[in-house]
Amino acid sequence: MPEPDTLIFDVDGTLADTERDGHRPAFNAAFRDAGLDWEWTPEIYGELLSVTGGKERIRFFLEHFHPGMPEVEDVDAFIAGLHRAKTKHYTRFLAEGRIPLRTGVRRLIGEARAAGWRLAIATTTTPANVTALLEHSLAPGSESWFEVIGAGDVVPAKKPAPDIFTHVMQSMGVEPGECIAFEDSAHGLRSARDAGIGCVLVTVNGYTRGQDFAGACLVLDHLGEADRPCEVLDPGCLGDERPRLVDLDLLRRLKAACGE
Ligand code: XBP
Ligand code: MG
Repeated sequence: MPEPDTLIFDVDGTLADTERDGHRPAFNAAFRDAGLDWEWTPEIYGELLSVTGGKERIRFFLEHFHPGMPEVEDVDAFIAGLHRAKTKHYTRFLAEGRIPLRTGVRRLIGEARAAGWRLAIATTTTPANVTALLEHSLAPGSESWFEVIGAGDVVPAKKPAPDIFTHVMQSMGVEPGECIAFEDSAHGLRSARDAGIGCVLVTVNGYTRGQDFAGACLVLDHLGEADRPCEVLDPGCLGDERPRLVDLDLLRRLKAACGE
């Protein structure tokens, strides 16, 4: 069994818990800037997260929640303008240090780097958001730790379509069997699996806990630390083992167990 030497990370909900207290207030700030009385509460946002992509999410809100909106000639341009404003707010929040990494993320990335494993990112979010999260929440210059950062509109179809994971693997010249994907949502799991990646580790969050993660190799509440053990929500390929944290040895066992 070849060593699983490529780790492909999702961003939102996986590297950091960004949605409720990051993206959501950024959208609301952009709506206020535009003089709109739209307010995405945590509950409404939870529904809207069924749509990946911020621009697509605004359009879905317009079409399904029918909020009042100003007379505009070009709806696409209107949405794009709102989204640009939202991204400015969101990246400012990141620069202010408002969005920390999730438990175990910094440690695992450090261990993988030290062992010479290859790192990549496959995300629906806007590239500027990835740059800001890595720079301000992981480490200055850490964007260079990732060989490929596949993000946002670089592919025609967003998750759950497999495009972004396929794009990243093709750009790296790696096969799905060499990779382990890290995701937080059913959309993300589907995207990775449909791209041929058999080994997908899911860490749930407040918005995705309870989604259908059939096909995941392992489902946890987070990646764990020695002083903050993770909880196994679905052992998947691990059988009776109950790890306290995810490290490279566990990833090796997971890859061997899932036989992918
Ligand atoms: C999550 C998404 C993104 C973010 C918002 O991406 O669906 O759309 O919610 O970011 P992932 P944008 O879980 O794949 O990282 O507004 O830039 O789309
Ligand atoms: Mg995600």
